[in-house]
Amino acid sequence: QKNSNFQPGRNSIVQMFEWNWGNLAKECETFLGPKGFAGIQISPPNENVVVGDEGRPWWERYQPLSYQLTTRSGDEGALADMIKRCNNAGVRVYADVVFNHMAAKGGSGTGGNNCDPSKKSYPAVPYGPDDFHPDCMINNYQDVNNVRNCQLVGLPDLDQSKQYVRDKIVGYLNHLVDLGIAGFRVDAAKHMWPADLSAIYGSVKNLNSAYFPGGSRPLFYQEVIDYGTEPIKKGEYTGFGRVLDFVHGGQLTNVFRGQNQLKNLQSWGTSWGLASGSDTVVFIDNHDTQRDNGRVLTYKEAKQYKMANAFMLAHPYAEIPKLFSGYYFNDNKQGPPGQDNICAEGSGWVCEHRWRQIANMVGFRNAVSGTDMTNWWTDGYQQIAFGRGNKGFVAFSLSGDIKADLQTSLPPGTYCDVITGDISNNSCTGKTVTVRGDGKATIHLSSGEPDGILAIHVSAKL
Ligand code: ARE
Ligand code: CA
Repeated sequence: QKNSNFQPGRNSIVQMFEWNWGNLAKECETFLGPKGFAGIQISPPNENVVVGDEGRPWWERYQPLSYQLTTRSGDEGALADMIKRCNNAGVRVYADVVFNHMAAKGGSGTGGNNCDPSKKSYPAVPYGPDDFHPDCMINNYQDVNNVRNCQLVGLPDLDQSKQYVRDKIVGYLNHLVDLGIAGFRVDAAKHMWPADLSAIYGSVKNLNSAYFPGGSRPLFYQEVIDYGTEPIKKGEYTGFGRVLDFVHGGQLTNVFRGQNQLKNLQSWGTSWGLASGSDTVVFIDNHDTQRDNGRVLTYKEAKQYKMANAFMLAHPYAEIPKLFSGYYFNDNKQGPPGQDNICAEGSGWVCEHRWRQIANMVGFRNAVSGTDMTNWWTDGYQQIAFGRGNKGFVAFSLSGDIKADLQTSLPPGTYCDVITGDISNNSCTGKTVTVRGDGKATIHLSSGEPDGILAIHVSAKL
């Protein structure tokens, strides 16, 4: 269940944090599809408890109250319509699913149902006391039983070894499969036993044949935070799905913040503590890490963030890169802004995915798909460049100007640098690069430029 289920020629997922279904449907049709994005990860689509006393924080969505499909992002009809329209635009939909636990807060939910966590009562599923592990708090990440059988931040912990609980979870996932979902981001997978997850994934039905070839299995990519310091390892979960690799964003953050030299990226891959690129989904930031006191690069350090994402997209190591798109915040618990005029100036939404440098690197990755890294070059410090076979070439500078004749494997011609511009009316609105008959090109990238990246590829040739 590691197959991405992407449409051919598309390669990147973007997490559309807190976007509502109506806006997402439009974004698939007008931007994500045309720009070559392969998929979107959506916020949890099932009913959650309303955390009114704390101003509807984003994290209320990680407190499930039932598996009915009504949230502030929209109801089941809107979700079904979005999934259909995104699939038709070439964009697959991956749902963030939360089934390690149920809501810790009591009261009413986004679908109008109620729960009483003190009695372990969730009548709209229904779950009752027998479906949960006995009460205990997670307070020791060195103890595997504590991590998997106790409550994550006080959230009542479901017992996935019980057939009844498994059936309810599989029923929820099957419902999403019926609507045309391509796979799942499994929240808090580390807090569940691998054998239980394997059984649950194996029971989920094949993908909807209206959109996918017969016999297609859903992708499962699991949140297993493993920085190498705890007994639970990502490798325990790669026999039956992919894992989100948290080391990846940390390492590239160090590099593009200047704490490790760019030249060292020549060996980028498993020797950096990363799992095999065929077992993972990689990313720079997500909704948790972007709130983790500067642990990783985010939109707040825009230049370095663009460089790290561009490197992730340009490099062949990982099969599935995931981008992030969310909203401006200062307060960590702040919920999403209003959804009218989303992405407009002043709307409160960052819309990282629409930044030219990021969206065009999604196109770069599609153009170079299937090629190896070639023609590696470095100044020995903070400048690097490399090709992707005869399809693309990219350069990065964190310090100093690149002004060099570099060898590429590209066909001769004039290329548009997709970082500084786009092709419009047969001309390039940004810099151009000429590849000569011998494959060499004069690359100019000044440290004074806003982005520190140059990227050319065969689909943006004049
Ligand atoms: C909220 C309140 C809490 C309150 C709780 C119950 O903030 O104060 O006790 O509700 O009422 C999100 C938020 C939480 C929020 C929760 C529920 O982040 O703040 O709690 O929703 O509303 C560990 C897990 C990992 C988890 C992170 C956050 O291993 O699975 O913690 N990440 C996922 C999601 C989160 C979500 C949840 C899980 C819960 O991505 O968005 O929580 O569904 C080390 C360890 C990691 C550990 C990390 C942080 O690095 O190795 O395993 O991650 O520390 O503790
Ligand atoms: Ca658990």
